[in-house]
Amino acid sequence: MASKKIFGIVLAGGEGKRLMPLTADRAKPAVPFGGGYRLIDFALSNLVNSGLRQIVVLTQYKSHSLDRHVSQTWRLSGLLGSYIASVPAQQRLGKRWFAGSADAILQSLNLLRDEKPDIVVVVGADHVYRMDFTQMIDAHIASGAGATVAAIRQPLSLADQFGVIQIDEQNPDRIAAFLEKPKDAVGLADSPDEILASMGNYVFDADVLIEAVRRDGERSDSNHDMGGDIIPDFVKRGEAGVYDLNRNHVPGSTDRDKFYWRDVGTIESFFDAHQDLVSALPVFNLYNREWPIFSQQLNSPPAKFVRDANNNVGTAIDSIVSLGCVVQGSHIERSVLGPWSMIESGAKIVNSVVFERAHIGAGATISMAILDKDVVVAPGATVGVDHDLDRTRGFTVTDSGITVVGKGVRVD
Ligand code: ADQ
Repeated sequence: MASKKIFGIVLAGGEGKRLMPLTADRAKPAVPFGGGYRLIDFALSNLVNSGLRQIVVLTQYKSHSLDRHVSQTWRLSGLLGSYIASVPAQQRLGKRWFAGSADAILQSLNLLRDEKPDIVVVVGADHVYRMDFTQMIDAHIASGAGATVAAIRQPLSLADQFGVIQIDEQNPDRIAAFLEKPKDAVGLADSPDEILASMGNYVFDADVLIEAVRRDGERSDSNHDMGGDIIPDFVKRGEAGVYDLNRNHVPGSTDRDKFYWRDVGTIESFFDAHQDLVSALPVFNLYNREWPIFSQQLNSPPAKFVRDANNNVGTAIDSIVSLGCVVQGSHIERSVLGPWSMIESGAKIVNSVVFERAHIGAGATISMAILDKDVVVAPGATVGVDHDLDRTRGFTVTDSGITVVGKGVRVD
C-alpha cells in the first residue's frame, strides 16, 4: 500500500428519514452522538487513523451543520496537500441535485481527475465503529479485484436493510451474488440466523471506479446508487471482492469491541447505542487512545456538579456529562448530556440522551427521552412520563416508548 496514492470519499448526503425529528434540520451524518461527537466523526476518524490525508465529504440534504462541523473540526494543515473538504452537490450535469450515491461521485469526478489517486476508499457516514482501512486496502490489492466490499455478519431479520453478500465457494475472496435489501434473504450455511451484510464501505481501483460511475450515469434504468447499482454490476462481471471485518485488527481494541459496528439509523438503535455507552463496561470503547475518535475541540469549561440552596447534591451515575454542563442539586442516571446543559435543582434525568444547550428547570423529570439541541423544559414539567401527553404536545413517541423532542422546543 505504501507506494499507492489513496483518496477518500465520504458519502454524507443521506436524509436519515427514520431519525426524524433529529434530522429535521441536519443531515444524518451531522446528528450528535455520545455527547460531543457527530456521526460522521466515526468514519472520518477511521480514515484519518488509517493514514488517509486527502478526503472529500460529499454532502447534499441540509448540509449546513455538516459543512460547519467538517470545516471547524476536521482541519488538516494543508501542508503536503492534506485536506478534508466538504463538497456540496455540484449541479454540473444540469439543474439537478444528486440522484443517488453513485451520481454524487459522478458529479465530483473532477476531484479524482485532479488528484489522480491509484485507490479510492468510499465510505458511508452514519455508522459507529472502528476499522483500519489499510488492512482492507492491502487485501484489495492482493486479491486483484476491481472493487472490494467490506462485510460483517448481521441478523437475518435485518436483511432488508442491507446489501446481502453471497461468497463464491470456489474463491472465498470474491462475491458470487449481491442483493440490495432483499425481502426474502436466506441465512448463511454455517449460521442460518445470520447473513453477510455489506457495511457500505468500498475500496476501488481509481480508474475502474471512474469507468463504472460514468457507465452507470448513461443508464436510464439505474437509480445511480452504489449499493443498488454499482456493486451488483461489479458482481455480475466477477470483479467484486469481499473483505470480512473479522479479519481487521484495530490497535487498542478489546475482545468486546473489536467487531462492533452499529447502524444508528433509527431512533431505537440510536437510543440503544447510547445506553451501551453509559454502561460501566460498554461494548464500544470511546477511551481507546490508540485509535482515537476525534471530534470538535470545544472551548468550554469542565462539567460541574454542585449543591443547591437546600444542600441537595448534584449527581450523575452511569452517565456521560459533556463540557460546559452544570448539574445543580439534580440527579442524572444512565444518560448522556451534551455540552452546555444546565440541570436545575431537583430535576431528574433517567435513561435519556440530551443534546447541546438544554435547560432543564427545577423539579422537571425526563425519562426514556431524546432531547434535541436548545430544548428548554420548564420547572416541574415532564418528558417521557405520560406518553399520551407527549403525543398531544407533538413529540414523537416510538413503539418502544422513547419520546423525542425536536430542536429548540419549549416543554411546559
Ligand atoms: P443505505 O445506507 O440504505 O445502504 P444509502 O441511503 O445510499 O444506502 O446511503 C449510503 C451512504 O451514502 C450514507 O452515508 C448516505 O448518507 C450517503 N448518501 C446517500 N445518498 C447520497 C447522495 N445522493 N449523495 C451523497 N451521499 C449520499 C448502504 C448500502 C447497503 C449497505 C448499507 C450498510 O447500499 O448495501 O448494506 O449501506 O448500512
